[in-house]
Amino acid sequence: MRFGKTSIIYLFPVIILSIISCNAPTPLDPAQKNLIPKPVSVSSTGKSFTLKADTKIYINGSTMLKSVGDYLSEKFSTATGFDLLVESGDQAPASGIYLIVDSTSNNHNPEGYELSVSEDLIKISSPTEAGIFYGIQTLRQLLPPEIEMPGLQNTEWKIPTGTIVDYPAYAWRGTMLDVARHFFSVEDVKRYIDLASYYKINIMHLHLSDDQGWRIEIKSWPNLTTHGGSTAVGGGKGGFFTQEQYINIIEYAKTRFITIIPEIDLPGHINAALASYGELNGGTIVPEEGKVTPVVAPDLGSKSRPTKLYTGIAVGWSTLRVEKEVSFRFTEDVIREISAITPGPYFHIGGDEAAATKKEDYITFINRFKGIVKNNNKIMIGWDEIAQAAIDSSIITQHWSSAKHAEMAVEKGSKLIMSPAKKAYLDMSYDSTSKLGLHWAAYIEVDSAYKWNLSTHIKSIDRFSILGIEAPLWSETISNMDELEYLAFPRLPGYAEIGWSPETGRGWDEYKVRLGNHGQYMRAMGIDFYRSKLVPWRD
Ligand code: TNX
Repeated sequence: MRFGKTSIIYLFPVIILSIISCNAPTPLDPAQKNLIPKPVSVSSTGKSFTLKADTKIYINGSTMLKSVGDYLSEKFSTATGFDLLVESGDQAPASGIYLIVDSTSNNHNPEGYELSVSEDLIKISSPTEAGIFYGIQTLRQLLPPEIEMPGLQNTEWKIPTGTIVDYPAYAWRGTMLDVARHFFSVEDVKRYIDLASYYKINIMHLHLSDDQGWRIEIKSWPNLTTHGGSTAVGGGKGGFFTQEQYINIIEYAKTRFITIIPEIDLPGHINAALASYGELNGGTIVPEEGKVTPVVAPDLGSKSRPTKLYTGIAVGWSTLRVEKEVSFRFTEDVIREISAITPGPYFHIGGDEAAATKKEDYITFINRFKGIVKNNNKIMIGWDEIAQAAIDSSIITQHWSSAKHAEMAVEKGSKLIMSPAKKAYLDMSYDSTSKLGLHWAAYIEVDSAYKWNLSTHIKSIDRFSILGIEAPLWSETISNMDELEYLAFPRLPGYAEIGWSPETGRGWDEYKVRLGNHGQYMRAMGIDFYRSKLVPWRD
């Protein structure tokens, strides 16, 4: 294309403007870097540190810190092309990046960290490796968004100088992924772990079984996966994790300071098991599409037949039978095998929507599960209905639906994980035009997801009974990573902030601008997020 003289005159301001905006200087104030979750305190000294090819990472701490240093080097290598060396050192170097586990660090929260940036040195200190890992996540957001791009970038890697002192408000900052309604592969789960850990989330709860699929290998009951894992909602091919793959996920999560919580949903949501072993079926009737039948036929005893596999999305119609001792043998085997390969301290027994289980049977089940989980040295977690049983302070209750059950749980001494469906369910559609998601609890736009506090959500329950937040992503309507990301983002960063940042000083009007600017980082990571009209996205 050729330009005449006049068009050059017209184009001149456009050219100048685009040169200016391409080279928009990195704000030299870390407080203007749109950090999510928002740190406790940020102060600026108005200069910058530049990451260069010869910048070294020095570590002062355990072998675990060495792997945190390697993680940092690797995270920065793709976009910068630098191969940042990781070396051990007892003394703070004069320049470079210095990671130090410092038990005398005056930050009394074990997950807290201090990140100080001068023109020559970046120092991250914390009483734990986890805290250093969180400091690194903050550092990633202090760099230009290009740092997250999947290929080499030609830019200056400037970081504003100043000091960030930061620690979480709540110890439990989680998300849940339902791999039962639709199966997600090891690689998918790892990507979700990576993305969640970027926002300092430390819990990944895996919903491993439901009516539509059994997703974890149980060696003493092999049909659970070979048959019970063979399909999914809509009739797809299903899938399952071998025990080895599950262990591999746990090990990966550990490098991101994420604890995996396994959930086997009992005594309802159990059709995949009833379809795999006839002796477990005590009269469950599989509903016709679109109909729910929480009616259970009489138990046929030794003549029991397996149910049909189920690919619909109705809930509350299947159950184990308390009269059948095999129900407990089965439960013991499953809990024993999974506990043996789960280093984390928790086991989630589900316990929700057992509409086909008689109330007294439900209570018997939960009370017996409590003993089984305890015998396997795990802490039992259950959805809020478990408050009806004999629970106590050794058991954790996950509030999703009933404030009355949450109150009962607290009265019995149980601590709460907050996952109220109307606010925290990642599978709720954003609005009535959303193609993905359900809306039985609410439509949850990005503002609604953000505008609430853990400590005031149920008026009668104060923060000392609350462990933190978990945002569940049920998978009835999603079957691949793009769809998963569309529902999880950008709500998940907001939930992470609700769990991490102080309540005072949080507000939607300020957050939406920060989120709008942060969108560049999500784009650089290739996240397929929902571009809510309520957020001023910066392109
Ligand atoms: C309720 S939340 C369920 C799940 C569904 C979800 C869909 C809970 C404990 N039970 O079985 O997948 O709604 O939003």
